[in-house]
Amino acid sequence: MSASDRPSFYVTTAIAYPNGAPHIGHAYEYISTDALARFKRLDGFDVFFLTGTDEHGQKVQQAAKAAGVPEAEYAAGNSDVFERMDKALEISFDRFIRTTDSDHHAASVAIWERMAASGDIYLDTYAGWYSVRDEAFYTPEETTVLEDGTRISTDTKTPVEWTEESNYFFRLSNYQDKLLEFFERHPEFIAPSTRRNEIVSYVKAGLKDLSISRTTFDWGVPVPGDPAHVMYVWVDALTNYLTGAGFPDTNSESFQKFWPADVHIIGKDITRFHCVYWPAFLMSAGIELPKRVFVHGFLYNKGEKMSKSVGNVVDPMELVDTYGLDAVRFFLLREISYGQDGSYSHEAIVGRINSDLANEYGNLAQRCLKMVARDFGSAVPTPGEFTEEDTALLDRARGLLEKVRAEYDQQQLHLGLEHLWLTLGETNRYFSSQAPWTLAKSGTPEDVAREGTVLYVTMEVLRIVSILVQPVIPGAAGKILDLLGQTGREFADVATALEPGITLPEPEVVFPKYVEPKA
Ligand code: ME8
Repeated sequence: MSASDRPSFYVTTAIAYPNGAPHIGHAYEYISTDALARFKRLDGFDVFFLTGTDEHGQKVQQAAKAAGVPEAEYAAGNSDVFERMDKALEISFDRFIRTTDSDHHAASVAIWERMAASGDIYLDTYAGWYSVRDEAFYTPEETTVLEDGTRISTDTKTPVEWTEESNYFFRLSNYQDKLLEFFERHPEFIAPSTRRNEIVSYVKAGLKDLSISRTTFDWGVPVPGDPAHVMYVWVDALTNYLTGAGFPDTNSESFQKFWPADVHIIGKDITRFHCVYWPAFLMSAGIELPKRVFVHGFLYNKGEKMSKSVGNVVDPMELVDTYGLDAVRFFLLREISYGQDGSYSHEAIVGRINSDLANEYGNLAQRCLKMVARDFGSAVPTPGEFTEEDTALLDRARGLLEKVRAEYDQQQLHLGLEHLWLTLGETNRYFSSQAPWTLAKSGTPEDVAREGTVLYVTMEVLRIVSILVQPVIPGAAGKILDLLGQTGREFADVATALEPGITLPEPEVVFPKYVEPKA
């Protein structure tokens, strides 16, 4: 099927501020979104996967100043670090967008002009408590004065400064009813439902107009017709999702194909921007709304918030060096319920490597393939008649695609893996109870034939599980499929049973156990 015949799927991550090095929370967002993108590609979709960096705004400008480097150079340098990390994590993005890209500039101007044409933008003076870290204004009631006299945002605990300026405002207050109506009609728009409930209550409490330009600094997209102002960084940042699809050329093939986005993947601290501001901007601009925003949780180091001062910020690349890429990808997606907060620790990662990957998956493949090599001249044995146990296990494996797909459709990545590992658990029990090594030892023609059937059934399950686990551990699953002599690796190939007689390569260990280095 050519790309144009396949159904489309457009998925995005948040675009990170390049004001520091990427951390494990960023890596988690990219890896999980990558699994969704890979799943859809293998399932026959024409996927567009967008990620990148959010280069404008005061936060990046201040970091550049502190580093003594011009903003553009600073942002570009740090964006490169993010892009390199994405590649090292095998993130299969189709575009790495930077908000300094020229097509993005054009898209930001275009959405502004559309919102202005709708009568939703006006100029007013504004005074309020501004948090640079949050890039947001707070009312006096939303702030607290600490004992030492500093004032902070009560909610986010970041310092705020009194700021007065003439700003452009967006008539967000006009969108309260429209948003509530939209949430009502599209209960699937915000997931998980706890996030949806939070947003619905927030909007019900009333919306104030939103300041959407700044004059106190200049690192941003100039407001069309009034270049003394730059756009509020979130106007420009959210618009990246449109730029990626080809906006402002709404007649382009890519826009027609990929907009509206199927799902925006974001972390829980930026839900309001994506579920309130973004849909309101789009309604105002007369552009269709994305189909869904899925909010993942935060990652903590042994349950503690990562912070530079505590010194527990983990460099994702260090984890990859220590445990291997597939182990890190697998751990993050298996251990943490997607949508909830999670924690990582050395012990937890090693536990997953040794039990789930080395024992239940790798060791099963290794034991089975070694017997095929030794007893069947490295050719896939021809199965005899299937027993009830054989059929039950084969049916279970053949039903996996549908089950896993249903979980991925709801972004329940951990449950997708759970189905696969329950089946591997069942297969390990089957393998032990059938004891093919005893059949081999007996050596009678019937027992050897039965051994061949048991090995065939086990390999068939391994083939299906390996095809379906590729989105999470593309490297290792690919290796096991190599060892099983398989070239058909798309989900459509699940239905074509393992062919007896094909010759297999020399078996090798794909998942070694993690052994603690000697002190
Ligand atoms: O928010 N665990 O950028 P950002 C999991 N530029 N996810 C985490 C995390 C953690 N500990 N810390 C951060 C921005 N994240 C904006 C986005 S989108 C139009 C603009 C997530 O670099 C966070 O929730 O602060 C967000 O989804 C992403 O990392 C980038 O965060």
